[in-house]
Amino acid sequence: MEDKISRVLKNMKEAGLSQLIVADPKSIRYLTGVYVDPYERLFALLVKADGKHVLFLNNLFTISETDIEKVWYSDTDDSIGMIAEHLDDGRLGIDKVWAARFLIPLMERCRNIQVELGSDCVDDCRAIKDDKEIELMKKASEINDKVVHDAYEYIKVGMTEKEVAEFINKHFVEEGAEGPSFTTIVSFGANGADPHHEPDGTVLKEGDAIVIDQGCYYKGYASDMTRSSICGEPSDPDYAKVHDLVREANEKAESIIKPGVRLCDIDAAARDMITEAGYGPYFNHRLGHFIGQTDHEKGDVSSANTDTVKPGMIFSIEPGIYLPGRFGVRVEDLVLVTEDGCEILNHEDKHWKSVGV
Ligand SMILES: [Mn+2]
Repeated sequence: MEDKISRVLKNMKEAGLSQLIVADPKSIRYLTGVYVDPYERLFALLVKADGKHVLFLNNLFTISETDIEKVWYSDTDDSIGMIAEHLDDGRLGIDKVWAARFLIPLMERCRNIQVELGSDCVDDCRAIKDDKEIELMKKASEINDKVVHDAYEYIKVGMTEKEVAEFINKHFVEEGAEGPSFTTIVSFGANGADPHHEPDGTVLKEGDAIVIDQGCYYKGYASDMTRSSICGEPSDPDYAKVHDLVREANEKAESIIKPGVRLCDIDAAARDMITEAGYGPYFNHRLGHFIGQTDHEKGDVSSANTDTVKPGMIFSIEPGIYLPGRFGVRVEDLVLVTEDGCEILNHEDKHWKSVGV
């Protein structure tokens, strides 16, 4: 645990910050091992350069052991005032998720403090996984591979998207996961042209394209993968061509990942292929996102991100082509950056196959 706080302190030093309020419960768990869902109540970790870190909690929270100094407050206490007593004048880093109902009263009370966004100090640490985190994320992806494979065996003409999504969610738990890490996407036919379609009562017909985008939590860490296939033979004459293009764009991007490569160049590797084939306007999202304790974390694989890749990063590679009124194809893996390249965490076959008949 201490190692993670040391990394945060190093980032704070570089940012010129000597005090930082961390409020994201998953960041607090990452730094202290203590996890609480505070609902509307205040829950915050004050990280200080002098090592006098303080955890502020409501006295109804139940927590695990931690060495960090704690300040307990009750529902009728002035909890903001209790935090203010621990702050120094000058700059104060604030977590991007800290609610305005806490931040604004604190700012009104502490006129000699200048607040600024400070969550990068923690988020940049969270982006680089340690061995234990890598092990958990590999297991989460292993379960994800197994469940999508089983889902493609289960799926049959006449089933609804909802039925298939329920099968996936149930099987995550049967395979040892806590459950889905985001709303499972199952799209049939033209529904696949909406990248974030939510499963509904749409019934699977022969010739329909199928998009399944799913992920689960294993011991607090997420997986995320998309596979696209077809029910029987494709009813759309362009399906096979478009699927091959998306898969090749996915493989091309994955092939260039290694430490030192810029994230925008990985995005370009996939996007240029799709654009050259004339489908550029139909690939309307970034290539990927970072992932860890939540499905989407700080960091993305996009044309705007000139940061370079470092060992221990885990992010998605998910090109897609969405043809309104017709179908959609997305092929997504998680990749782990290694010392000299990358390891793809998903092993389920990416080629389109005929299922459900
Ligand atoms: Mn994703």
